[in-house]
Amino acid sequence: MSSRVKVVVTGAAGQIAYSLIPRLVDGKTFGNKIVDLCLVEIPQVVSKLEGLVMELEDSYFPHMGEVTYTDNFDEASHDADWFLLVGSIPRGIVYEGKKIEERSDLLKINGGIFVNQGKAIGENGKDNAKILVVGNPANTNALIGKNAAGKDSQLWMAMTMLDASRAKSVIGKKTNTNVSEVKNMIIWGNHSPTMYPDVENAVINGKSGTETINDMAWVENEFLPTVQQRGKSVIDARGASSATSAAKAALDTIIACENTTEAGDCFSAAIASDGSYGVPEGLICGYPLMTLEDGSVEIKRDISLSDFAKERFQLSIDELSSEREAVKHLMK
Ligand code: NAX
Repeated sequence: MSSRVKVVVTGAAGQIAYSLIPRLVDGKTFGNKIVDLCLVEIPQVVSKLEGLVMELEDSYFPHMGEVTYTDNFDEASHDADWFLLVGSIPRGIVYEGKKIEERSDLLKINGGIFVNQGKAIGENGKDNAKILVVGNPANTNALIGKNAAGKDSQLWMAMTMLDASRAKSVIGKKTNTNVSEVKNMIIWGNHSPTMYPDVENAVINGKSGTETINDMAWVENEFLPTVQQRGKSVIDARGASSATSAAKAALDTIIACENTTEAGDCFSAAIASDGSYGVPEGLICGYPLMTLEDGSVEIKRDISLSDFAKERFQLSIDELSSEREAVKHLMK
């Protein structure tokens, strides 16, 4: 066992984290590395993490290094390689006497959290740290955090891998194909119901999605609404939001960043736009990404979008722009 990696996880007492944290140290996500964990929660629940640490110790994880927990994010952030920012205030809870229903209220409350976390990551995280924001509204939380961090060598991402995995599953069922044979699955835009999962550019059993599916009515009337509304369908059926699938998607994002992307494939996450595909610079937007041999993560730039796709993608870009406008007071 060679090197070590330090991973900070916020929202560590939440439901996604319960499924995520053990799999960070199971020897698969980070291969042979020893994984040091620093678990972060708000003061009201931080003591619960003692129980989770006990369970981790009892689980026989040879790749697990030091495990600590705290309610002090600043302290946790020192020299971390990865930050999994899962913690956030969910929709529907009563916060300071008010029920949080609107996306704009969520933006306000969570935005404040991400200013402080971003600053700490910029000051104390490794220069090449990778940050995956899971807590919603993920893209705009990442925008705020990245802006507060002010360190371009660090890679800020918002998670859209779950949307990509959902899309692969729907395509797999439609075409009777194993999900592993659905590649180049791109989620353009925001992690919200405006996202655009791109069937046309998917590669299904080595063939183009356009050719294999050849049914735009299905794409428009079944595929898009199913993927875009899947989070809500899970909540309706389970009485709680997606947890184990969200955890798996976070792990898959880490694996995608830690390993070179196969030729012809890409992975989905939202990163800061450099103007690619006409997205205003700086917006944290869902793109097709590739990890290169030197470990850097780049936008895949040779994808062509149909007029239908461009129109749908633009709706999501517009939403991201209006979210940026709503939090501009939180930006330097
Ligand atoms: P839970 O409510 O079970 O857990 C969230 C935890 O975060 C709580 O324990 C809370 O105390 C903690 N927390 C809140 N503020 C914090 C802070 N400032 N520092 C540290 N911890 C803090 O939610 P869970 O189901 O785990 O979901 C977490 C987030 O993921 C939510 O915002 C949810 O909307 C989001 N999701 C994002 C997905 C994505 O694909 N990007 C999909 C799944 C999920 O809906």
